[in-house]
Amino acid sequence: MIDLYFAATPNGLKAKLFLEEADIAYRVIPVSLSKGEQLKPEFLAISPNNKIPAIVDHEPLGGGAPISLFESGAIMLYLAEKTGRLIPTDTAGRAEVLQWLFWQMAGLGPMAGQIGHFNVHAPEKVPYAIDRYTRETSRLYGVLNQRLADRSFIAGEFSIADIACYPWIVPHEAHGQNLDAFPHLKRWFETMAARPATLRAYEGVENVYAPKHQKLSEEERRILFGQGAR
Ligand SMILES: N[C@@H](CCC(=O)N[C@@H](CS)C(=O)NCC(=O)O)C(=O)O
Repeated sequence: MIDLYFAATPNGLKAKLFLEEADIAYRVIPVSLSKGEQLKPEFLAISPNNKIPAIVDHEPLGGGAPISLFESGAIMLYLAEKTGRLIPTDTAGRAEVLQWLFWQMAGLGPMAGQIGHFNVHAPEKVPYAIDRYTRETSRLYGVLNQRLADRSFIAGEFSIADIACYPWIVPHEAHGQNLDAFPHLKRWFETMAARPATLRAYEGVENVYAPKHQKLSEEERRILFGQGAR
């Protein structure tokens, strides 16, 4: 059994989507980010970066003490290796998947996260930031679109590279992007959206960029966006 420390954000949904795709038994432990539950000592013991997702694997391969992990990429890689699912075993195939996984972790996620923040949550319009992050996110969408021009999935067979990217394309409107401008990406996105595991992972999940989430209280704003060093 896996404990999944979860909030319905793109990074949280990556881990949930993997667990659904790999058909692994898991229990969701909700973490309310706006209430600051990610800052509680018991959560920090699992995720010292105070961010979801995090997991605890109570049945690691070979036995032994439970293993806890944070960072969505590390979580997916750990579970893919444990189960032998959603990552190739040959050197070339594995390297291809890993480069796109790292591309998502280091590029698409952080940049799209910034434009989501400045478009939806920033208390004032900051034109320089909006222009900078819209352009960079558009560039990254373009890279993915080009990559998908002659293949069904991002890296060979369906893999953790696809699972990592999908939740970061779901909020494309909040990112200021129109998928009609990226036809190959749009085709892939629609294929991903229709997968049974995607439907299960997203069941009941609210769009974190929906208007009601823009109305954060001062206290919620301080918790989410006002953190400094602890
Ligand atoms: N690189 C991390 C990013 C995780 C992350 O940014 N999590 C956000 C939600 S998407 C979070 O927990 N924020 C709470 C906070 O910063 O206090 C990953 O991929 O797991």
